[in-house]
Amino acid sequence: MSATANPLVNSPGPMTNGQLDQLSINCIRTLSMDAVQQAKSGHPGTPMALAPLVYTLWNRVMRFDPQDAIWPNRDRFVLSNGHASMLLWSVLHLSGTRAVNAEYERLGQPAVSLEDIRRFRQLGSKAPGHPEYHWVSGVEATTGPLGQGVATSVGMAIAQAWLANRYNRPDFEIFDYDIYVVCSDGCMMEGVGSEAASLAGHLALDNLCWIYDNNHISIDGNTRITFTEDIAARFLGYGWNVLRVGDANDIDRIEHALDVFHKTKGRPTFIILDSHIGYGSPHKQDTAAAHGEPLGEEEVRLTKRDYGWPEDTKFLVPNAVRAHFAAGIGARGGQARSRWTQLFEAYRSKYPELATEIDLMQRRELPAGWDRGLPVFPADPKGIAGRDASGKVLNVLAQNIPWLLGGSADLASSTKAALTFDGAGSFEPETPGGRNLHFGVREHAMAAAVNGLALSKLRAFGATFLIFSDYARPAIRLSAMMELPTIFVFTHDAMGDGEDGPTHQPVEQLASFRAEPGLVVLRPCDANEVVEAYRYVMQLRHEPALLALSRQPLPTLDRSKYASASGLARGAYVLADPPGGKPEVILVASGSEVSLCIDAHEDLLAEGIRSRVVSMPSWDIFEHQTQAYRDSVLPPDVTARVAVEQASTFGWDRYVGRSGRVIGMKTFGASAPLKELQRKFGFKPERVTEMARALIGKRKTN
Ligand SMILES: Cc1ncc(C[n+]2csc(CCOP(=O)(O)OP(=O)(O)O)c2C)c(N)n1
Ligand SMILES: [Mg+2]
Repeated sequence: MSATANPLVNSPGPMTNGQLDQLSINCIRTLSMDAVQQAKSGHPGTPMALAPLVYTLWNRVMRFDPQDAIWPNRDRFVLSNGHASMLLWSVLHLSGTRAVNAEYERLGQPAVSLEDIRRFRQLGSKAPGHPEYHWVSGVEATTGPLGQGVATSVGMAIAQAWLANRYNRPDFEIFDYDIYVVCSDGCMMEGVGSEAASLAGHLALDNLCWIYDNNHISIDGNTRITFTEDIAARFLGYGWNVLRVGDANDIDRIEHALDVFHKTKGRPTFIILDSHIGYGSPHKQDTAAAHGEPLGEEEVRLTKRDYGWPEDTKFLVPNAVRAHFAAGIGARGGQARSRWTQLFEAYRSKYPELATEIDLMQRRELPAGWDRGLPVFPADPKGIAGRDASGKVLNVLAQNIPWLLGGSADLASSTKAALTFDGAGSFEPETPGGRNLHFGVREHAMAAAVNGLALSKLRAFGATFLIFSDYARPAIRLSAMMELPTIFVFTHDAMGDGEDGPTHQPVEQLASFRAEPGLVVLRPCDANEVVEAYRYVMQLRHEPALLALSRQPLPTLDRSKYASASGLARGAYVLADPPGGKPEVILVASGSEVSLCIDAHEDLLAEGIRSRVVSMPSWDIFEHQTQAYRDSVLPPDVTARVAVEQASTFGWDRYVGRSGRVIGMKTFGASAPLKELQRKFGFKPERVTEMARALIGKRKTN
């Protein structure tokens, strides 16, 4: 049958709605097949199978206005099986979704053009291999590492419930959106998916709907070799409402299940959708071969024939499909947004302060007076622990910034990340306005949920011990990739919890996080640097921050004698210098080792050795300073340098150079009181002074 004669594509008369539905679904399928074939890479099978689901969600159910992809009350769509990205590129294209830029300006051009789809997976295309937030408008979360999308969605659902609680008023349902997630076997097998599902069930998040693509196929073949549990029983156990749609092509049943989700109160919904990967492909349907490679030219042709699609066309989008999307999601979304906009204008006149908060939040700005009342800590040799200072600062900030919230993975009292002021409350099913989130012992889901909260424009923090960042790392990485201003409050940053031993003592974590593009790692040296760290972090709009804080008290430095802690904003600064400047040796350190270097410095000065102490709380920030500034802190001609940090020495050579020395960790720690560990691993002023002397070729004088 030739292209022009095809009844569905080029119908002589008006098509029925049923025909238009089918035409649209097949258009998603064929775009996906053609794009993967052209790119010679990608995943065709799942888009072919799930086209009816995604079509139904977008064109019949979701409240999303293609003209304004960042309308605050839009329903959220997360493709947790990110490898099926062609589903998203297809619906973003067919719905005519418009682009938005980083300054939140709505642009006229398409979020995903047909040309982008033709250039699927090529450099610069807005149809990359996996969904990328911040690269393609209309993508709500970066996905690809399986399980991340579902876990992130739990944060989104918490955020919706929180926003509704704070901002909705009688007759003003400002936030009543839902979160839809499509996920696959991989998302169900990954641990983070289970953590997140358990948390969502506990929190009774009835705004959350996961649709699980039950196709019995993953890369290594049929899931009978790996994944045979009773998943319905598992989700019932978590407290979810579990539904099943036995035929992924039955769009009425899909719509019905989504309707049941809307009516279900008090628990999230899990829809098991039985599907056939590679649906319609005569030789590849229901096989792993449909998962991750192009179908092949001939198979594409045969599959198109099966769909009644013109076999020889590529990237064909019938006008009727665009018109059908315009009449569906376009019209419904447009009306929903204009109703909301009117409602919001009325809300603005009645509740101007609340409306202003919403405006600020949407642009990731801070309210006036956000840093009011931040503490200044007086000099104190006994000092205060980094975690305690952090707790005090967080509590001040959270009172100034109503949408700052967060919690810890069952370590609130140890991380001091609890919000304790009157009215802070806990986020629980009956109290969705609470500002303290109890993530339980679920670090990975916590970090992903923090991402979800930040994607919903809340300012969110998650707290645990630095060592357990290892359990959260994949989500922290996505935070950086998504350019989200999340805050990770990680305490017990070194050997400070001595007796707990090497399982609890981070060694390589700082180095590895410093290697992560875009993540701002800060390890403040005293309470006033903690204040400055938060002052810096709060002003970030597109970068996540990781605070490494001490468990044990750190002396609060006398800032009338040493430089102001405000130097933190430049990443590293000269804290102490010999009289008249011009040092002959530089001691550089972060966190708890700064005061140790100060002690060494005082000893060296007493001996007539001209040492400088550089406090370097953040490599990341320092790297962004001008060369002139960096050279002023670390003058190139002063090559005698010692770096001290209770962590892996890895990477410090970039600051101490080939002739410098690093006092750090080359092994795991040990279980003993901190003082003994410091002695064992050489974190003592005498070792620093000894090295400094050796570097400049001087002997001890007394
Ligand atoms: C965390 C993680 N591990 C491994 C992969 C590589 N990978 C991509 S898809 C996939 C499994 C595919 O099976 P399933 O999730 O059932 O998706 P389907 O093929 O059914 O679409 C794997 C292992 C990944 N993307 N993320
Ligand atoms: Mg599968």
